[in-house]
Amino acid sequence: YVLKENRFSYEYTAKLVRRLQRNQSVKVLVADDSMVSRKFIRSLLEQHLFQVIEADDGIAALDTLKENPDIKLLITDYNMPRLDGFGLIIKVREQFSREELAIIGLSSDSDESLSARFIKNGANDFLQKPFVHEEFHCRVLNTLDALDMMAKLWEQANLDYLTNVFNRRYFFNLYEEKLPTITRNQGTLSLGLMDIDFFKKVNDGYGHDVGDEVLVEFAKRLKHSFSQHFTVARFGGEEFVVGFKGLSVEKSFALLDRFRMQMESTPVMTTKGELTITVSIGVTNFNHDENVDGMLQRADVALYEAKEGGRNLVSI
Ligand code: GH3
Ligand code: MG
Ligand code: MG
Ligand code: MG
Repeated sequence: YVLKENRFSYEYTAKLVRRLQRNQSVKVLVADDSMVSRKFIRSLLEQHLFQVIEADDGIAALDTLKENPDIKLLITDYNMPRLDGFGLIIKVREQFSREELAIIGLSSDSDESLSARFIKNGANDFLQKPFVHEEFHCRVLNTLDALDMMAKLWEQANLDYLTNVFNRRYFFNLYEEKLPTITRNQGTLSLGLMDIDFFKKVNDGYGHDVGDEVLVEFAKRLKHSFSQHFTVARFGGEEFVVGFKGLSVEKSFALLDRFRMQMESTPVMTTKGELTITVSIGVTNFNHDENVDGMLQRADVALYEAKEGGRNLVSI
């Protein structure tokens, strides 16, 4: 394949290898009522090492998606019994965005408007049957490359580069979205705003790189302690926040105080040796009908009190 393309450059081969490595973890669902067509598409996909799952109509495809929500690509025929390709993708798009799950429509129908209709209904791309193998592969790989690119962009927009926890932007977007629902449902929410104590001394005494190592380890411990159930974000500098959806301020106080004690008692290992790092935390609950800023202002006042009270404290 590479030789035929006459592009035997290191970069080209490296790209092919990267794609093949990626493809091995990509599940592709093929929905088509023709077994011959399904087997043919399967063989093309397997040449590129994809994991292939088959469904023989739209309803079977929906069931398969429910069982395998990690499917990344759906290749669907148009004419199928029970539920056709359009019906299928309209249903699929109620649940999965174009960024989460790519769809390529297929049809041997001669209707020229089909490709536009497929794309308007939520497909990422369309292929007319019969197709040459090369076109099939190009479209599948381009579609998945675009998905990877979108995921990368999402990460760059929403994750903190140094510590890999969520960033301030993500936190604000999430809570602006969440607060009205929480208010409507009379739910509870509390929040811990934290700031590492005397962090400047780490930078001044050991260098900025060691400061970074401390931030990375601090974020890792926060993630380990909280991110399975709660939202952990870096607000900037040495300031972090944890959002406790469903927890009262008393419960989150207890969890945060345990974290504070763990920080105090477990030194952080850095390239310049072990450093004892402590943290001050302000906790507050969510008052119904307020916005994110209101809640953060109260958390900030509580954090200030923890600092004034001597640091290494959690304050409500
Ligand atoms: P306090 O106990 O009052 O919080 O004291 P502090 O020294 O932690 O106070 P301050 O907030 O003034 O210091 C924060 C320092 O964090 C200042 C800044 O240079 C440093 N900083 C901010 N972002 C980064 C970063 O990404 N890496 C490193 N190494 N340092 C950072
Ligand atoms: Mg068909
Ligand atoms: Mg600070
Ligand atoms: Mg600080």
